[in-house]
Amino acid sequence: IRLNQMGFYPAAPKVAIVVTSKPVASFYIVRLRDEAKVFESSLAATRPTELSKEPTRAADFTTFQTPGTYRLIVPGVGTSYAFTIAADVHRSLTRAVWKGFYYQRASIALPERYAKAWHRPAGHPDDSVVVHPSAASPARPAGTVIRSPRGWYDAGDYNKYIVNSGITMGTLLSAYEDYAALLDILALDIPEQANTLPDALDEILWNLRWMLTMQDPGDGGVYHKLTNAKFDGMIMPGAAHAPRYVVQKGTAATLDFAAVMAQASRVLRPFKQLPGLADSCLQAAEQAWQWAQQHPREIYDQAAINNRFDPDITTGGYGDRDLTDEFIWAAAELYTTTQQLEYIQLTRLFPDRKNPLPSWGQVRLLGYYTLARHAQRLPAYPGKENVNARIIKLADELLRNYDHRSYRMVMGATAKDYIWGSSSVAANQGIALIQAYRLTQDQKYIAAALSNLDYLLGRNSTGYCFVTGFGSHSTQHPHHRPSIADGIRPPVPGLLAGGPNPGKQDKADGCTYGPGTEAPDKAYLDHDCSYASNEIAINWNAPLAYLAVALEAYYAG
Ligand code: G3I
Ligand code: 9MR
Repeated sequence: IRLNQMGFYPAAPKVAIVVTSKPVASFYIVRLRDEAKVFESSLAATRPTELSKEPTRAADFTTFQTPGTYRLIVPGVGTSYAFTIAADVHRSLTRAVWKGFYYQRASIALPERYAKAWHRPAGHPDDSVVVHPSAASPARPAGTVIRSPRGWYDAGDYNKYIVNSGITMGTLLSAYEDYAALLDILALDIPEQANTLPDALDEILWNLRWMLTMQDPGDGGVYHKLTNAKFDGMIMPGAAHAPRYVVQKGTAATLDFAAVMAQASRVLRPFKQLPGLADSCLQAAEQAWQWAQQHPREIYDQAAINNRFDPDITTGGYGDRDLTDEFIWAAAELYTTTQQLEYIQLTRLFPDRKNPLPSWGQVRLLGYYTLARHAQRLPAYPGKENVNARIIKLADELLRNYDHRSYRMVMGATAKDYIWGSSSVAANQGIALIQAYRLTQDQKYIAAALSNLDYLLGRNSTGYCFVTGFGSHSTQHPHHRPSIADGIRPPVPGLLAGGPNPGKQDKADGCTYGPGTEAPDKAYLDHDCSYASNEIAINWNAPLAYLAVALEAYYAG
């Protein structure tokens, strides 16, 4: 019986999916406390799942709204995990997913006071980072040693990549723009909690201040990444001492940086306790934009770099060959912050009719979201009337037929949703739907977004809740170096596993997927070898952080 293992909002849709070929007819719900039967209804007709072809029956108990803790029972089939119905049923999860970023902090010890069982010494001070020959410039010749501390580790590895930080920060800053009231009171229990800034912004600043150090002061270009030459072994941060490099400046990194800094400038401006920071961010954004105008196609191509320079760099690539969307996002953020039309005039805001879902290499929608979010106060610009329509078009495509599919969710309409990091597809679909709700006030988008949170928290073909530390049957063995090396049995909490990925690229490294993992929606392995389905990453946590806070704000107020 697959369901959201955290539970349900009283007034929201509530569905469990029963995988069975038995001729059962009904289900009921019992209260955990005293086993009293509190609800009974019939199962929907059998429907094979679209991808894995399992026979499923939906158990819909939307009309049952009484807060409490329960189990769902299908006689002859089984009993579900316990779940809760409550007004703020995802509050603790929301907090943990935001705090997940704290656990990813580089260059600082995580004391027990804040990190609980997962406390650890500092790692990767990044106070003597070498300029790799690929990144040499007049201001900073190859071999120059720079300081570039702080930031979040990207994922299960210990490197820091600007492109992936870009979408992550854009998503978190957008969450703050859209849901400040709730984020202002979301206590993360982090070292900065006593200061006057909201904890969510304090956490964001940890990565922002690192990003600022990644700009070449000589020309405004931004290094693609700060990295080891090759991945660290499965060791704790404090045990890692391999040399660190900043590698080649690139157009994607520089534009993503420009977008983040322009947005950060806007978000941080009201906080007088951060004197000068909003100005610094805006200046950094403008310089980055200028560099990108002069270097519009510096593609990051790791193989080409390794042909020309030593040492070879073999860590995450994040090489994107299509920069159209990075220009759109940077222009949208800079225009929204400065209202200078020039940014829009220099950019093809609508190069084609597509509205591709955001991912690390596809950030166009982030620009549209921002333009829509601030439409009221933005002066006219060519194409302004298109922006809302594009977001709503995407959301309507996602909505189509979703409650008639086996799992009654938006995620998984096609096998293409199951890519490396498929969990982030579900979360980003959720964000697109929320944006459409914000533009239309039509509740159907909220219900659909919630179906994808249900997916991530257990209503899926694997039966796993993909967030560490939450739910009754969740990811236990993420490909996450601290979780592997710390000697603590439970994984670091609040981290979203990548999820099903039929590419199974980690088979080459000896990962063995068992029988039953052939279908795309089942291609998941809860083993720490599985970087292709069970790593965690900041750009996957971020859209979940957005989705969770948005739904809490909507349902719990
Ligand atoms: O772009 C093609 C597309 O045209 C094609 O249709 C599709 C079919 O599979 O593949 C697309 O390329 C994929 C690419 O991501 C863009 O989505 C590749 O197959 C896929 O292997 C690639 O996966 C990336 C992976 O690194 C390997 O490069 C993930 O998106 C990305 O999240 C992941 O990021 C890693 C970092 O490199 C290192 N740190 C950990 C992090 C998370 O695993
Ligand atoms: O640990 C690495 C992970 O963060 C990356 O996402 C993944 C793909 O680039 O690579 C992992 O490192 C593996 C490397 O690619 C191949 N040898 C084994 C490494 C650890 O499993």
